[in-house]
Amino acid sequence: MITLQAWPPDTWMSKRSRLFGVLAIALCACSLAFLWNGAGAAPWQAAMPRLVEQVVDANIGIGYGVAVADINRDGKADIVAINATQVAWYENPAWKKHVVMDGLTKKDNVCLAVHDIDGDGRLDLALGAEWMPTNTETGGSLRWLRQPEDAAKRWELC
Ligand SMILES: [Ca+2]
Ligand SMILES: [Ca+2]
Repeated sequence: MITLQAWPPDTWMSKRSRLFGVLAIALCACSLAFLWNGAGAAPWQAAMPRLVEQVVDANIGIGYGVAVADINRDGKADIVAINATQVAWYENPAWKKHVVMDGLTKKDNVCLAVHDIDGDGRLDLALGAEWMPTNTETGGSLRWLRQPEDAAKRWELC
């Protein structure tokens, strides 16, 4: 004769396991409720900056690289971005676009870094270009752009 048993068998041990499971879930729920502080935000969220999406340039094309730096030395962080042919910076807070280089490098501009390369106190840009994803043996260029006295004017490609 074959008898079928429920699984897991309804023994003292399985009742104890279920009790531990229920207690573990209740403990987790109480912990979350405690951490959530009842104000709708967890304590760790209060320390996090609140970010709001803002479109700076909807027509940049493919933006290969971006950096944040105070280009015009007014104490406000500006945005520097490159696409295939241009280098531009966006002046904080209105994000006015200043194209400082256009078409002087072979396609594509692909990476940048901001630094005062010549030590004159004005930030310059190191620019990687001639990006060819199918050729990793030759090609590619690394140039730098010298920031002029007026950061909104064209920068010298060195
Ligand atoms: Ca600035
Ligand atoms: Ca400089």
